[in-house]
Amino acid sequence: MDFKKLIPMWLFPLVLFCQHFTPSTWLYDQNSNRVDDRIEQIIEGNPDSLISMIVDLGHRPTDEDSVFLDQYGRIEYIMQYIPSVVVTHVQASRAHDMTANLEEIVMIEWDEPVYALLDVSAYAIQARSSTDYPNSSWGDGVQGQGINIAILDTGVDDGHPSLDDMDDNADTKDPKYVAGYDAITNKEINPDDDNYQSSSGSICVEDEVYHGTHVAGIALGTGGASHINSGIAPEAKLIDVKVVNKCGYCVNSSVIKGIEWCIKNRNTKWKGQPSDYHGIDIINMSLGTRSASDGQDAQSRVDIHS
Ligand SMILES: [Ca+2]
Ligand SMILES: [Ca+2]
Ligand SMILES: [Ca+2]
Ligand SMILES: [Ca+2]
Repeated sequence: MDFKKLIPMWLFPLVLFCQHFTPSTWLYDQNSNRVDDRIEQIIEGNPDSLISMIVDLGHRPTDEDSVFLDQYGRIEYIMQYIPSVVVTHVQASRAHDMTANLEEIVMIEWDEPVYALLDVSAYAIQARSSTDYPNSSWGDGVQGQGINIAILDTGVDDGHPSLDDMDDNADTKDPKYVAGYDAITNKEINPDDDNYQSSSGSICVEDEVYHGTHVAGIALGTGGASHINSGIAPEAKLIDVKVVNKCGYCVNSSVIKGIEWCIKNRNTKWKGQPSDYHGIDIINMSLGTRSASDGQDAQSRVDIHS
């Protein structure tokens, strides 16, 4: 599959500052009409398509904005750190009507499908020493001690032998799992890596992928008792954030929800955890879209917040 963009996945320092959209130069609005050109392509193909949009405003969304947007679709989510609103079930052809009738709309972005990827993550990371890379992080004594990694993915099976405990000794109670959030249901729970049932009642029919468990294993798995399949940071602990369904699919706004939950909890004192395992240190997203980014879309701007 020829993915043009992979969202690189490591290490977003937890620094907050404001980031505004500058639409005049945006990659996906070459005709500068405040409607994502990809939405305009959808309109050309099927103007009646019901799509999800990210509506970027010039100010924090007001009640009046919500009343306006509610005429066009379902308001799914009002972002907390950038002035953008997710509106789903919008007839694609109405995008231009929205910009014509609300000057405060800076841009209407396509809430683009996001896919789970796993084949490009582990090779370039010099965790263990090798012939090519003799100087490894493990050699320097760095194995993720005191680090909490948020895995934004399909959920993680934290009962897996590589992910269930820190010392791979069943006699000691030292789970890797610290906390979790399900962006699909908006619940602070320990998500499962299992079949996803959509709001419409349909169940994912594709092969089970267990992508989140796989990715968590690469990032922080102990490798189980043998340690043969150890991850990169076996001393790190798990923040399990489900943003992608079992088919390895979601939309940008689901990922944004997960990132915003992580920002909110960046300094949280997790119950029962020692102080060095408080908060969230790293967000991992082994995800990508089919198109490129110039860093001005909603997800890129939330990434900058995190
Ligand atoms: Ca356009
Ligand atoms: Ca889990
Ligand atoms: Ca274990
Ligand atoms: Ca143990």
